[in-house]
Amino acid sequence: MSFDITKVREDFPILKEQVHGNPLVYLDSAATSLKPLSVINALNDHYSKETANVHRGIHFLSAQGTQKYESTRTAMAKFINAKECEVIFTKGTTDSINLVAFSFGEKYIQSGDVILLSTMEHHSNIVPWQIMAERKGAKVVEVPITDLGEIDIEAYKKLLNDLPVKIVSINHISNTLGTINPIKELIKLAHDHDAYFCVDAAQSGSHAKIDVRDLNCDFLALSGHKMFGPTGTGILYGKEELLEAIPPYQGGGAMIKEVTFEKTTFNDLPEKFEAGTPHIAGFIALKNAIDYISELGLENIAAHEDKLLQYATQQIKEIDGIKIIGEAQNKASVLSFHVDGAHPHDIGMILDEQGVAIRTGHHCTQPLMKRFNITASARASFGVYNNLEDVDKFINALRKAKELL
Ligand code: 7TS
Repeated sequence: MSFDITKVREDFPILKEQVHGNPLVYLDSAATSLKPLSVINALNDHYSKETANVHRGIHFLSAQGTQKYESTRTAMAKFINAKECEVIFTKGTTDSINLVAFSFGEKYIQSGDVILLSTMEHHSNIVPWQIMAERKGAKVVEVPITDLGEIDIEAYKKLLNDLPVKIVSINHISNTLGTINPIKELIKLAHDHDAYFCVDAAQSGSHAKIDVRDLNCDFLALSGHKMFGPTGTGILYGKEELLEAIPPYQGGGAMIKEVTFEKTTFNDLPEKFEAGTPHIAGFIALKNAIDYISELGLENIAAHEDKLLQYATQQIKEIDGIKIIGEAQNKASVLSFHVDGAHPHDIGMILDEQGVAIRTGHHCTQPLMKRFNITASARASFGVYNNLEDVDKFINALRKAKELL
């Protein structure tokens, strides 16, 4: 279908809102995406007309809720090219990675093993592994990155060669640098060295095609709220045989077959990993988010966002005293920068007064900040609903902030 930005913007009611008397310019999509009306309506419909728990009632609303909830699993499986039993519903990428670190770690990580992570990981792809490593006497080792913000492939190969690596966990797209990592190549290299691979795809859902069969990853984590879905929804993909082999992450209702005080047997996949009442409305509405992405077309979304990134990068380079953090060849629509002599928080506040929402801080990537000798950066991240006018407003606000500081 042809891509009409004016029509796309109409799908997001929040864009009609004002912030400090100015129209909202939302440039924080890497933190969470805005939600289209279809997703908001699905949430509203569930609570106003269809409330029920899933997988446990034979009454009409429960059966209907279960059918809708499961149809999101079917859609998600198709979206990432997985089997339905390989799609586990979680709270988000953080929850998904914790599941892998603790369940996979419990079964497979042993004393002396190495867990490889890159310098550009989000804290949620570092800390769970550190906790597990500590418990098992394993070691977390860092894969370095280049000054442009790309994985140092030669160093990665050497680490795989030299160390007893059990699992590698690296992001597909960096939330701070925007780097799109050559994830398929990284996975192949890990497998060549008998290491497993977990992909942190938190930033990928609404920006890049994910095909888990083609990637051949062992695990992949996604956040629903960064792909137009509700907060509190996430996905863990795992290869069926691996999910079968690892122990449950949490115990409770829905994840069991039979409970006695002597012995409990666990449910089949995916329920084995879905203890308790999930975010039912959220997962039902996530189907609308997947449908929305499919209707727009991921290629159209990526092309539009790339146009915004190129334009913003060109504009920001014309301002003196600004350093872009992250200049990889292959980049998603994230623009991190540092302004000489100004703290990113002050920049963020002055932009906010003009209705421009950017993120400032370490972006939960402190090791990466250290790599670039900074403690914080300012970050504009673009979504499909942004237009060139948003970029102009951002650049004008930034020029004004520079004059004031
Ligand atoms: N991994 C990456 C690469 C991320 O960007 C994020 C969130 C996470 C993991 C955690 O995802 P969650 O859905 O469980 O929170 N990134 C950001 C960000 O850049 N600003 O706010 C959250």
